[in-house]
Amino acid sequence: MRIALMSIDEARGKSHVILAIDEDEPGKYWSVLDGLGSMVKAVKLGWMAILSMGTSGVSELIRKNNDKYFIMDAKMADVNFINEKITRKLRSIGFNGVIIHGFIGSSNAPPPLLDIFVLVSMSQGPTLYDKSFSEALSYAKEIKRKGIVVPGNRPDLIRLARESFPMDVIISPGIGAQGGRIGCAVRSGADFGIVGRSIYESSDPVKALLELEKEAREARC
Ligand code: O7M
Repeated sequence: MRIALMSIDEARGKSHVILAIDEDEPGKYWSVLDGLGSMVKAVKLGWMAILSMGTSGVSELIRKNNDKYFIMDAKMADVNFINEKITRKLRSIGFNGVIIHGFIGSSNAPPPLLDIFVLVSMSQGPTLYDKSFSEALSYAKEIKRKGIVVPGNRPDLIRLARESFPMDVIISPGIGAQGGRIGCAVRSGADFGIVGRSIYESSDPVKALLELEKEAREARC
């Protein structure tokens, strides 16, 4: 098992951006991370990374970027014994955290072999989560977790989530390309914005990241 040099709590003190990379081309993962270097503290990879690079490629990427915290966006939603097996495998690949769907409930959630982040609403919809946000929060509350995923383009939901989850790490996608503003997400209670295309498709990813970090520190809506 990989010993992470960066925990999410340490990253929380240093940065407000979790970099998401969802690309076809394996070289793009390497070049984006090489270009941003130690400015990036936490990275979210998902199925595109696994499908493009394979588990060994992802494992190597994580190993070579050992100063960063890596979350696998599995959006896990199977039954408990399968979720546990998947979580063990993700841990052996080198991930530090995993994202699961909240609707599966605590009986299906994997044991906390990695930091668990529970998704309680989505940045694009409508989805079933929108029918009862408060119920989605109560499902998440029953799960042993490190944090929750709340849309960064819905500051109203972030505020409600922060009231119910004062100690959780709140991570928020939907920033930039999907309309959310990181300053407003942080002002509303998010710890991190999850940001993909606005950084990795930018002509100047370093500048894009620095501007996002500045806006997050100013924390204005
Ligand atoms: O910044 P983008 O729009 O290029 O990418 C957003 C990332 O956030 C991308 O990796 C999505 O899979 C993810 N995401 C959403 O866009 N919306 C959601 O509701 C949830 C996620 C997510 O990260 O779920 C864990």
